[in-house]
Amino acid sequence: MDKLIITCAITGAEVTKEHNEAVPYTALEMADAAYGAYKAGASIIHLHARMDDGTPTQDKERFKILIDAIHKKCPDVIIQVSTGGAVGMTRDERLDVLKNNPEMATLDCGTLNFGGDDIFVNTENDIKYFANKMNDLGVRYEMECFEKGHIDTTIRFIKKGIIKNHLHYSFVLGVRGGMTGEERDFLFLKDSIPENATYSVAGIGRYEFTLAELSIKHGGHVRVGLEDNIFIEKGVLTKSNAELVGKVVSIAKKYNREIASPQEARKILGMEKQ
Ligand code: KMH
Ligand code: ZN
Repeated sequence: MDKLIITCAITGAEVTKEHNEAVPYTALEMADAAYGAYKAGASIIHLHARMDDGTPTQDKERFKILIDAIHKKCPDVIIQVSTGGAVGMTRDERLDVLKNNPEMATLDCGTLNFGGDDIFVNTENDIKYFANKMNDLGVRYEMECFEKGHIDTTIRFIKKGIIKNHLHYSFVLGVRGGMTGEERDFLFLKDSIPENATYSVAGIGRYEFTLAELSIKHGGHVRVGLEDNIFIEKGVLTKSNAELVGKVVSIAKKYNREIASPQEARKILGMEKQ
């Protein structure tokens, strides 16, 4: 099995300090959170930008400040910027971050309900538009799939040559409106992607560590972080992103799965540092 790539989704767009005080907003908080996660074993930081008051933004200038602050503390870590942003943002607003020429970004592969009245919109034309932009700029993308239909869309797009970099999936399971994160869901998705693809699993809320363990056992990769889950165990708020990463590292030890450094992660994902 490949070494384990741990991605840490340090902040997201929905969770706030009211949910957990450790959610980072400022550049200093983001850099500290990323550094802690990196020291604990994360090789990829999945990054959303927020203003100092926590408001989500895709503004390229704000992203640049955050990326620079993180790279100052951990220069070799892979920063995967979100092109999902927050519910309600326009296509071009979400893509503003690409002007920073990031090493990696997300490509969201379908629309879904996102709790309450929210809909996270990713039409077929949106996905094409995002993929074409990233292909043109040479940005590596991770395909975020919240249910099986999203994987089917990627397979059609691969056949058409629209999706064409190393095939790396992220199964984001447990969103209210997407697929749940039971073992059968994980096995179904894992068996539905192309043979040459790699995958990572992000379990939302209570699914975070059960899915991490399943993915570790089956040779997949793992994403954890405050964007996805604010608890270290049932009813106990986590102190930090680093603590969540540390828990994954201890699960990996149980299965003798070594942890990938950022450079090793680049190799596994067929990326070269630009
Ligand atoms: N905040 C969600 C609406 C991504 O990062 O690409 C979208 C999201 C996906 O988090
Ligand atoms: Zn995200």
